[in-house]
Amino acid sequence: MPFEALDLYRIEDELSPEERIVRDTVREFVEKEFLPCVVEHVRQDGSFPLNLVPKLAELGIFGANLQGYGCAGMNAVAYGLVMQELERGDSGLRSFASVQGALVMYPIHSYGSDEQKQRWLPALARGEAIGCFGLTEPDFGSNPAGMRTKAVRKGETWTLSGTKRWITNGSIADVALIWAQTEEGIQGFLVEAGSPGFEARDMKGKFSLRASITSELYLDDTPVPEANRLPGLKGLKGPLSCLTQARYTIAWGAVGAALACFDEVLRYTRERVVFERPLASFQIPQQKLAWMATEITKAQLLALRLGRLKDEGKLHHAMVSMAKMNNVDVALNIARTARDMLGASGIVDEYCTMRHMVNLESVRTYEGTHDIHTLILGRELTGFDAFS
Ligand code: TGC
Ligand code: FAD
Repeated sequence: MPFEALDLYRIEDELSPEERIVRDTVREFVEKEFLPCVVEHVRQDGSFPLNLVPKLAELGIFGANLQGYGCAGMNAVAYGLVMQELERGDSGLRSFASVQGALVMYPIHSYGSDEQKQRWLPALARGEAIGCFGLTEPDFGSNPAGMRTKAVRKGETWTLSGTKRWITNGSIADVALIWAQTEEGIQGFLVEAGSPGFEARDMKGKFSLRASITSELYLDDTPVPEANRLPGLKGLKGPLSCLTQARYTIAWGAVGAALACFDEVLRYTRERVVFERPLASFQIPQQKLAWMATEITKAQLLALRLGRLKDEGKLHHAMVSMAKMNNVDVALNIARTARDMLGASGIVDEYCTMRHMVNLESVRTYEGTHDIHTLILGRELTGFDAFS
């Protein structure tokens, strides 16, 4: 039976014909090409269907909201719907697109030199080059301001040293955007694969985001030309502004994961007979389904409003924190509840719910943990910084 997306509040009516076409095209791709192979990749920890990268590029998914350089130039809502559909497939699929578009192409597009844009953006949009974003370190996740990776300049060459951990697509990236401390504050450097002293090793043993490559990056006196430094930014604001873009994609993506779990569990409860009646005819499952539908609807409305504000240029990063925090929390709780309602069936990979559930544990942690977004909102509301 084809997937049916819950839409109790007729959000469909709020979308333009172009936005619907984009959503339906990506939905079909996920249905026909991604879902048939995802379980196989999940069973192999740290494996992503790289054969689908050209198709993702053909659909205009990489840097879809950026203008020029072969990017699709979609509005923010269409871009969000793309992310919703990708994460309906798997968080690893949305992560691949978020990192490539929001964390690598966006900073090059916004802060790069003309030469950097010409060199990397068309190739990244076509999926001929893959990028990664190296901010987190073993001792500095939530607090990247403390990072130890250093860049020291001598003439026209910088020397980078340090370790980055938990880096999506690290070992397959052609270019790594590495954030490092300099005498003038934190700056971003485009480090090319194969640079001397630069190595990536995959991290194994993940219960979550298994259909995604996660790596550790080592820089040991790696020389990087001045021409590879992003010239348009200095300070933590640079990487944080990229995170705002990526968190936006997660606010929408989480809705997709929740829709997938809801669709699966609704069908299951209608068909599963317990005590001689369909599970869906009992009050307790109905209460859970009603709660899920309400939370999904609220999350959809939050994402849609956020997208319209982004298109109007009225987005503030605290709004994105609220949507990332809420929508991931809701999606994770829906996945946990749906897993329970599936009974024993819920623990096998024939059903997608538990895969989404364990993925969402990572999504709750990366791009700013749930607690960090709570504190960002707390600071915005009160004016008091409770981080340290
Ligand atoms: P703080 O004083 O808050 O900010 C320094 C400057 O930056 C500005 N700013 C932002 N600008 C744009 N977007 C944002 N989200 C911003 N947040 C802050 C701020 O206005 C200030 O500007 P200015 O002009 O005054 O200098 O800096 P802080 O050190 O107090 O930051 C605190 C905190 C905790 C909010 C920040 O460090 C933080 O967000 N930590 C979380 C780290 C994080 O999210 N890491 C994610 C790594 S990448 C990843 O996980 C990829 S997963 C793969 C995938 O996406 O699928
Ligand atoms: P910590 O910062 O050590 O936090 C541990 C706990 O303490 C959390 O519950 C947190 O909420 C809480 N905490 C922290 N500070 C406070 C505080 N001030 N007050 C109260 N509670 C607090 N990073 C990248 O740079 N690039 C990537 O591509 C990338 N991909 C990732 C992919 C995956 C699958 C995962 C799991 C992570 C990825 N990350 C990436 C890293 C991710 O961004 C970090 O894991 C995240 O920022 C949290 O950092 P941490 O794991 O060090 O947790």
